[in-house]
Amino acid sequence: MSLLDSIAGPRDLRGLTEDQLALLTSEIRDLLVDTCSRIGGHLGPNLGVVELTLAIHRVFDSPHDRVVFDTGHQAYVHKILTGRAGEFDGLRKEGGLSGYPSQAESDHDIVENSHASTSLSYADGLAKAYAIRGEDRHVIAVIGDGALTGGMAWEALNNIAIANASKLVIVVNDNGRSYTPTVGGLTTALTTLRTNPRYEKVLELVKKRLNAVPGVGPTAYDTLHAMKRGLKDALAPQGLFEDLGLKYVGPVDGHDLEAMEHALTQAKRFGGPVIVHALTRKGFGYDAAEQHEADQFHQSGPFDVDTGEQTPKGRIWTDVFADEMVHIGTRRQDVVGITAAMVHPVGLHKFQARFPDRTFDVGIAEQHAATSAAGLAMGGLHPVVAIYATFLNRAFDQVLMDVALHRCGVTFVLDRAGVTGEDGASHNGMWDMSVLQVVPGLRLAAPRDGARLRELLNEAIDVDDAPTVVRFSKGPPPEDIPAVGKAGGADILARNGTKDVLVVAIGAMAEVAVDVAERLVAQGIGVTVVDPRWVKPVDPAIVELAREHRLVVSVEDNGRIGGCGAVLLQTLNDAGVTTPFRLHAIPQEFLGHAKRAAILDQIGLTSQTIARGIVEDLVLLPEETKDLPARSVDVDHPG
Ligand SMILES: Cc1ncc(C[n+]2csc(CCOP(=O)(O)OP(=O)(O)O)c2C)c(N)n1
Repeated sequence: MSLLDSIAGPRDLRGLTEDQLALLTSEIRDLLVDTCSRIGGHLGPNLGVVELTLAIHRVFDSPHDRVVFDTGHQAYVHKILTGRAGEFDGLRKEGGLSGYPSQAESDHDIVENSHASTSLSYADGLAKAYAIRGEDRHVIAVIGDGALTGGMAWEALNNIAIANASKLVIVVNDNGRSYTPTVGGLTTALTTLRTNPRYEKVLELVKKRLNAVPGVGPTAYDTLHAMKRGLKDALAPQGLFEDLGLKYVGPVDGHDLEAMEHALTQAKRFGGPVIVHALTRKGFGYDAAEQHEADQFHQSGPFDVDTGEQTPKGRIWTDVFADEMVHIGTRRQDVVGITAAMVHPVGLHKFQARFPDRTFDVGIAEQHAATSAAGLAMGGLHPVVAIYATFLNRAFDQVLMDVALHRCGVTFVLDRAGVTGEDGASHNGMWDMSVLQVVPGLRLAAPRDGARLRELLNEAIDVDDAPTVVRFSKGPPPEDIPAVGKAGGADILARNGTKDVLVVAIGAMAEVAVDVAERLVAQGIGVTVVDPRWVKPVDPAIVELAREHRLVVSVEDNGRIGGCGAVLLQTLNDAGVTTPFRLHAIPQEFLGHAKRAAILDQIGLTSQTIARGIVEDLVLLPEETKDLPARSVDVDHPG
């Protein structure tokens, strides 16, 4: 039996000896490495917070005290220490543990969304609520230096600084990295400290002094604080937090359990908002992760434990974008790339290597990315903002008012659109084609394959008086699907027999639609499959095609409310086209985590389900459907 087996919850951590604690940290690391090597996951961030999380759970009393993890990708250790080590084999699998905190899993989890930079706002609210209700509870927010580059974090700090009654401890987990090294003025200030050769010596000194201070309450804290201010100022511009009026403890070696516990105890005793600045190393304790240049196993796929070799992913949509951006960058000197702390995941790394001066990593700051892009466009450049589809939600108002209202030629490239799967509800890119529908003048393209991605990206970048969007999915694109004809700007992908069914195939769903057509043709049903390419605005040619068929079916991997199908239906109605309509899309729900294919199957976005539905519909349709009023033959899918 391992020591870990005896840990049913944080209280079991209290009586452990120093040796047992050391053993526990290595057992935790073994479990992390072993699990992620088979399943994949956020290994690097979690290896870096083993001692930090252990210290939090020894000093505070979760779930009475509340621990909020920013982003939540670094909460595996927290899960292990709160009674879930035995379930770790099911991590990120359907029916198993979520890769993020989950209220359904444990009372120790409270905040589960994994969009970054929110923890301090949640914590601010929680701590104020406990103060007003007279509950003696601490709130601990763990935030990385990456998440700290997000504007919301600073809005929260500005408020926390004056919330004197809040028992709030902010643990800044400073490993110098987001995926790649964190960039920006804040980071430069933090890095100056970390890379100072005198830092190790000072850490020792700080530790000794900390141990010498009995530290009960604000008076002792102030003594300590004054001492620290002197030390810090000698080292680096650390006034950052203090200028905001926030109490600051640190820097602390985040891998020194004793030092961490001491700092947290000091912060706890102070009773008001305090920042504990912990320096950690991403991937700590597993060489292959620590040495991994691109992202220190920030989010690895399966890998070989001995060599650290990750299983190759094959060529994905992102790679097609990455290569095309280099071609475009060579052809067009005015094209610049913007990433929000995800240069490799969104495929801007090749462009960055070639055109470093034309690439901007703005930190986890999607809002800033959008408005800054508007400024770049106003200044005569054409920015390409490459982000994951789900994170565009953050910048909706900026897209609407700052980019579209000003008719700026900015191209947004949305990767990981549609169902993404294992990362759960917050990572599915199922919102973009709905929220963007309401933006006047914005044009949206959904390429069906690699060839169309290249083509549409070029077309998008040629638009200089309106925002354009190119969105594509996770994973490998299908083999290129050639067009057999054109209808306006749209591609006809299949045209067989009589005009019974028009399948409007959006983006990656084209592959499914072509398969649907084959199934229907085999049953003697006439089908036309059309890929609009540009889904916003609706191409008038699609309206005419719809008028000529007996049934229109739209298929998209976006939420069913307000998406492409919904807008097409509305457009047909406006045009007086009365052809019955069936809309296939993602149910407007927060989907649980599972493999992408399994989710698509559950929600009926498969050729088999769609083809069966069409056959059933056609049977029910009256012989002559053209005179019927426009209506939606709308069914809810299971799941
Ligand atoms: C709004 C938003 N944008 C982008 C991401 C993608 N993302 C997840 S973790 C991460 C880096 C986080 O860095 P940091 O907070 O320093 O944590 P670390 O992984 O280094 O521990 C990014 C960019 C996100 N989760 N939310």
